[in-house]
Amino acid sequence: MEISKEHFKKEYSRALTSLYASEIQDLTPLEQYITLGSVVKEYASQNWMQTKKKNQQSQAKQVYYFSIEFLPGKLLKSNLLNLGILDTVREGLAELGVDFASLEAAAADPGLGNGGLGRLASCFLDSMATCDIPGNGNGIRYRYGLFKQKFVNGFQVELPDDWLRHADVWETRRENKAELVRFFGDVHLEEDEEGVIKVSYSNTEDILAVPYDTGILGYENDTVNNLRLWSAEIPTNAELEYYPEERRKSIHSISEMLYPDDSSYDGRLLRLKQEYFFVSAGVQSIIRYYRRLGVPIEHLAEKVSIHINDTHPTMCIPELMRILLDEEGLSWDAAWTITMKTCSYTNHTILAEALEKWPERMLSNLVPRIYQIICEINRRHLESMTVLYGADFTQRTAIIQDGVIHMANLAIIGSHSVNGVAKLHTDILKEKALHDFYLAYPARFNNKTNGITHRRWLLLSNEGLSDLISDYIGTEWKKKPNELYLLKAFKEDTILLEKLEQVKLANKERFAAYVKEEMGIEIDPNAVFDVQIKRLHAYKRQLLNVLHIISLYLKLKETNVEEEMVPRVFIFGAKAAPSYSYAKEIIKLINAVADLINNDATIDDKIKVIFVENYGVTLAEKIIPAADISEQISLVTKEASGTSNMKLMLNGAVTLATLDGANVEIHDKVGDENMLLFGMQDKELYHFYDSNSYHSQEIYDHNPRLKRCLDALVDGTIPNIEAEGREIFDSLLKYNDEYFVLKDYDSYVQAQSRIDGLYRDRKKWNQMSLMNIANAGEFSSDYTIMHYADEIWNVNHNKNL
Ligand code: 26Q
Repeated sequence: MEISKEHFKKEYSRALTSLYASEIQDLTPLEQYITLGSVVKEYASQNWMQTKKKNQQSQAKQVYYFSIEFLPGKLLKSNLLNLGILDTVREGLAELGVDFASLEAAAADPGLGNGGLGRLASCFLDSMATCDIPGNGNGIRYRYGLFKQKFVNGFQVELPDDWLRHADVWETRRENKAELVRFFGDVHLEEDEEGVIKVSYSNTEDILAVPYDTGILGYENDTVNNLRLWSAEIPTNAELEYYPEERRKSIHSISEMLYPDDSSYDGRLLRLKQEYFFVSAGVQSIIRYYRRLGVPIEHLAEKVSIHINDTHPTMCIPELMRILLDEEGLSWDAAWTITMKTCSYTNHTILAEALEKWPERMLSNLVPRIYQIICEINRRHLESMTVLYGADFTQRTAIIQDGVIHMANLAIIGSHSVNGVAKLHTDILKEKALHDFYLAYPARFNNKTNGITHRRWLLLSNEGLSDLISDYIGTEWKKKPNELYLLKAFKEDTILLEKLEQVKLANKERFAAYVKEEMGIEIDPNAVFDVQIKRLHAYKRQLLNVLHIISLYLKLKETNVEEEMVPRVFIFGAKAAPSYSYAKEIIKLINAVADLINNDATIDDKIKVIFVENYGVTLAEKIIPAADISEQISLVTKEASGTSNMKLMLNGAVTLATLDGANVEIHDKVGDENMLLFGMQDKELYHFYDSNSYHSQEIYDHNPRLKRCLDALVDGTIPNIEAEGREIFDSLLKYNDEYFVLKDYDSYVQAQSRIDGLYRDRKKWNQMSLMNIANAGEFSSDYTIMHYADEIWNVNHNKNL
């Protein structure tokens, strides 16, 4: 949009007066942020209206991305960037004596997700808007987001994330678009005179789902899509119905908080309620919109795509069936064909403990009509499959097995597309995890390697690097990120390479200042910044990282090799699920190691360990531009894709990795010269599994360096970790090291030891960094989303691949 600085200043001042009746200097940064937000929201609202109108008139096909998590990050700067007025506004504010950064800092970061899956959903919304895809997010407006993490004596402590305390400037409450969601009660099926089944209910508990909409702006294209988050409220239309306190609480609890576990199935009723709540509200609102278009219901799949992000929204399938059967009066076969054509599903994990399974009794009680429909889907599935494949094979693909409902099986059976999130992950789905389904429905399976929006993860968070890139290859890459490959031509350009080094240094200085301010620890910007930022989980092997740190420390203490070592700052950011005690023990260990090393004067600042509190989107934006090394060290086959690997690469970090998840694609792009690979590969791991021949104790017995390092966990070398040290030690030896940390240890240490030499050759290092940036454009979620649009949703997009 076009707007002059002067005009903006006037509007900003006017808004200040109207909201607070105060002068600029009397307002807090938060109040100023709220003011600025309301002005920016108004700027976007014309486009929001236009986009809606245009889609309605053209009856364009709509995508609905159902996700129980979204992690949008702060929206002020990204909205300004997308509107094309970031500089105007920043300069205008500066002239008014207002510091933009302090306003931005005052905003809350909506933590409505745990990690990768939620952030991916938000990257996808960003890319759909930018690619002019009529895309809608559908989720839950949690009153409390993911807990705020604090460290007390090195232990993780969880505090509530009260992100709505000061209201959210971007959302719009739409009470007139509320939907009723039915829980519990009895279902009555009655045949009328014409033999049509009529469904009625009694004794249900109805909940009002009120939508809050947030505009999702496309990049400089005037498109504004919608993220719709549902809030659970007490129905207002019930005739003076009395709601005892107990009932009111139970209703509000549905959208009260996000479940803080990202890796293990939790069979609690409230979680199931959350799932049906946002699914039912979302699907009902889709059908309501569709009816207004006046297109016959038989054509639904031509106008609507419903995407199921992991199994959490799987009840979209029976919910859509319910509406088509009970409300639209379609036959089963007609309804089923439409449902399958409309729905598609993404799998994000093969970890057995994360697969959703619900007790049959829980569904039959909570959502009886949905349960009936699932039973019928299952019955027909078994009937048609048994003829083709026999009873044993069919039974393995059943939705209901031994009183348990397998959500992934339902999602696969009811969708026309099933995708994994990186090449290796999709291959594992086809060949192992979902092999039976792959044999039955090979055409449904496809890969869509994840992506990240380069707008948030480069343009916004690393302005220095963005400007440098544009100085050399122009600005086309901002709209066509693949053009970053043009940087390859400058591989021998020493001036560019030096500038690249300076940009990185400036980012490291900025992050060092943050660390000094927040933690009171001094770190040297000339050290190698070695970064591992992701949820804490055993399979991600933060433990391998810290064992290497302990080894380095012991080496420095025991020998005198300090002179040769390039100083290193190890940076961690990670939250552990509150119930995941092993992960919390690892947090405690890292903090204890940090304490020991950071305060040991004999180490002479050769090593520093920084574990930032409360890692999330906002912190990621500060850390990633400052990273030299990207740690992607999961046990091979366990990390479905990873996305921090892509963000770090895009910002010029060199990846230290196993050949897992999307690291495979990164390696395909940059080659051995620009990446540090180590560790077992999938075949080797399968061999260990098949032959049962892994014995961690043998490695311990034959590797004195590793032994010394593990003993440090239990012999008092590291203070204050008595119980934790012992638990971790036992997990590695007594319980045979489930994640093969000891097996990969040597190869990891060896890869680590190559870094100093590479880094000391500044030109070489800068070239590696440049090659990573140059090859990262392919991982823009714009491309990922265009593949979804073409190959899964069959919806138009407005960008050339
Ligand atoms: C399920 C049931 C009950 C409570 C919580 C959950 C739950 C919530 C979140 C289960 C899983 C998640 C999140 C999983 C996740 O983030 N997976 C990551 O998805 C990324 C995007 O595809 C991948 O890059 C990562 O590899 C994968 O770990």
